[in-house]
Amino acid sequence: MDLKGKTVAVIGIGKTGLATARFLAGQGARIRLTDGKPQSTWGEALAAIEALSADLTLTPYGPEVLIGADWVVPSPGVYPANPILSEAIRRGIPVISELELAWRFLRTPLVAITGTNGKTTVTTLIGEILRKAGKKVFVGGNIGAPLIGYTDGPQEADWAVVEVSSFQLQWAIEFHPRIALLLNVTPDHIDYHSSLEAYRRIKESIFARQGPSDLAVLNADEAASAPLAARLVPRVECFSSSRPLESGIFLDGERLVRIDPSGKREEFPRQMIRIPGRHNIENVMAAILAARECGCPAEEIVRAVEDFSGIAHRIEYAGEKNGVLYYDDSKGTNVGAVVRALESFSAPIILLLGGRDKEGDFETLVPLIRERVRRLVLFGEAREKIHARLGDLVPTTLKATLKEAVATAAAIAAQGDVVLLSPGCASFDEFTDYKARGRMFQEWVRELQT
Ligand code: UMA
Repeated sequence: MDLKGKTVAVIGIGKTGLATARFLAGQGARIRLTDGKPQSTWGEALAAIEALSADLTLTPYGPEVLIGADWVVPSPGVYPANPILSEAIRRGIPVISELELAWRFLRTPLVAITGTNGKTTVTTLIGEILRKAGKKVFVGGNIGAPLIGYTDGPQEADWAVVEVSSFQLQWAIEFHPRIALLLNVTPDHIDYHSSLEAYRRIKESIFARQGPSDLAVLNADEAASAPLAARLVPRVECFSSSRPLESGIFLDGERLVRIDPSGKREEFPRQMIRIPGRHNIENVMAAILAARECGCPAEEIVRAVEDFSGIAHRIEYAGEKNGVLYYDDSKGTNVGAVVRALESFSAPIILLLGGRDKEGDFETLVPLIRERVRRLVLFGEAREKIHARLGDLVPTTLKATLKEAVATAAAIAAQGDVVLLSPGCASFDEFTDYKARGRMFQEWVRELQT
């Protein structure tokens, strides 16, 4: 792909759009850039764009951005049904994701991790293991640093480990990781992809162009994995936390047992895992399969897993007050993540659920709420909708804001309870993102303590 003198339309001036524009400038492409929000709110992004020495035109948010374009690169948050993209398709202008563009220029072997939940944990952990094993690693993608930023540099890593979202896979064409992991698929982003089937198809497309010498890692505990494995070209290795496997890796009491493709068996102690919950055992198993494929020795894997304390806002311990433990799972923005968080505790839970609805199927939570939740505190935009689904299971309180929800939970919690923020919704009704929501939650917990 030669971009010199070509025109590329970039939609969005967030992390992805800026990194893409920077890369395109370096390649000598002409850039047409637009964003749906008013230019007066672009702030530092505008300064960063103006600092680029590039043939760059800012256009209104509409088909003007497509004038003369050879390609269109939408940011991940741009919905597939966006009228600008529909118009590009109508005119026959190829639409590619930033991930696809990066892939075309990538010279480093790639590990790509997708799945509804756990992908940030697995991406981070694989990065940690590879580093412990003495390898140079780039860790990025949906986790924060776009891959295009890495391809823009000297590309000196031994491996690139990237978290890949369904939004980034949406416009991938040739993207083809050496090792690809699909951790799980539960309903999420249905508003974006229109149906669970479409969302699943996009997630599974991570394997679509892999060849026989590549590795696909699947979750053997998901019903969809066996038919998927039967269709795949790459070698498949699975993980299971519920049953022994003939090859791959599985939980066997206090051990994780891995059986490699030649039938050789190795064991890892379960107690090396510090992060709570069965889902994290699955995350560690998936990371082990990838790390072994990258050539990391078992001892380094054990050391890295022992040192791994998890990631921020993912069932993160936030503090204790009067014998009540507070946990921040602000990153739990879909119902599947709430399931995993609830499964991580045996103590009675006061669950804080709410925010901006993503058309999640809250009824999935009914059995776990009956079993583990003592009180529900619903907050934010989605509170009435969730109340209509879950309101009559346990005593339930509705509050407009998360701050009020935290105060309510603190007032009703008794010694031995867990107060869990696992919202099952996006944060955008009150906060800029899930991190801001989690930081505020932790601050309010600290205030309770003083
Ligand atoms: N914009 C438009 N039109 C639209 C949508 C957005 O103009 O239709 C503009 C916005 O006004 C804004 C910019 O695009 O100025 C934002 O683009 P973006 O929402 O794609 O966000 P980025 O800053 O580029 O961040 C993206 C990912 N965001 C999303 O997928 C929504 C980040 O993942 C990712 O870390 C980053 O690229 C680097 O790869 C965040 C996320 O929430 C964490 N991901 C979802 C998830 O994990 O569930 C998929």
